[in-house]
Amino acid sequence: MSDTGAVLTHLEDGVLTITLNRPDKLNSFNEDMHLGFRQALQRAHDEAAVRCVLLTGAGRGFSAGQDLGDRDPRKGGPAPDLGHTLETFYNPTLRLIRDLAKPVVCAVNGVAAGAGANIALCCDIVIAARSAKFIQAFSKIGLIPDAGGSWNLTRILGEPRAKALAMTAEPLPAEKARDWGLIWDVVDDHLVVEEAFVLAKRLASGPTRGLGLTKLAIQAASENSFDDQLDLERDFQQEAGRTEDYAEGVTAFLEKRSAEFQGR
Ligand code: LHQ
Repeated sequence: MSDTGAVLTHLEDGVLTITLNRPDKLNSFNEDMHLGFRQALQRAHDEAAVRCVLLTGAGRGFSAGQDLGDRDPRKGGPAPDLGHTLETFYNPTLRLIRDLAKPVVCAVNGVAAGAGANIALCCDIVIAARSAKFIQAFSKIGLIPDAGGSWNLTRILGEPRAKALAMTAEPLPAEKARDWGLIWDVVDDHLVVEEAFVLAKRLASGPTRGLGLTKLAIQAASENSFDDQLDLERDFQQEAGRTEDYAEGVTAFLEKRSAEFQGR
């Protein structure tokens, strides 16, 4: 368990499972949960024993985004500085997920709304429960999509769908999200964490450095020119080619056996 209790962590078979744990509030983010989540991601970055992350939520929801009870306007006072909230709490976490050179699998076990939806969409491989929904809830309270949502939705779906989802706040069912290419797969509700763990375990026994470089290369592709990307592939492949896992992969192929990658 983390220091805060709002986030649980469990390391097994190289997979660090991070569970958002405020089920009574649909795992909406308060400061405790932000802190616990950040600590868990930092651990994933720091510990070589962590070779894949699995993110999920406790209870019937994945996350309902920002805890709105934390910011009750009826209590009076000056208007909050939400830019500061993003800069202090959300943005460093999203950068940690994206920059982490290890795979991050997300099991969306139920409704994912607001920043909760967009944190899920920032993960590398997203598997959702069939009954899960993704809701860009921001427009319902006068806000814009944050937590990387305006970036991810536009890049993945294009402007027409991104704008409609954001402006209407209509729930996007998991199967439609999959059909639109927003997530990887949909499975029956009771299997979502189990199947995501099987995938995470498989990735955790893979060539960790190669998988990390693969993630970073694909992320860089949408920014780079073709020429720049060829240069990046050259440099990343040079690094991957120097890993023990590359030597093991080729040796295993030549010996007609399964590779046993050590993540080095
Ligand atoms: C909640 C929440 C919640 C507190 C459910 N907070 N309690 C960034 C920077 C700074 C500030 C602002 O925001 C952001 C980014 C954002 O994330 S903005 C978007 C914030 N999120 C939302 O607007 C979503 C609000 N929630 C909902 O619309 C619904 O709860 C959904 C559609 C997610 C689920 O609906 P239901 O399945 O019908 O569940 P429910 O509404 O009954 O919620 C269950 C409980 O969870 C309930 O508590 P209660 O004590 O009455 O049982 C809700 O009050 C609580 N809850 N979301 N965000």
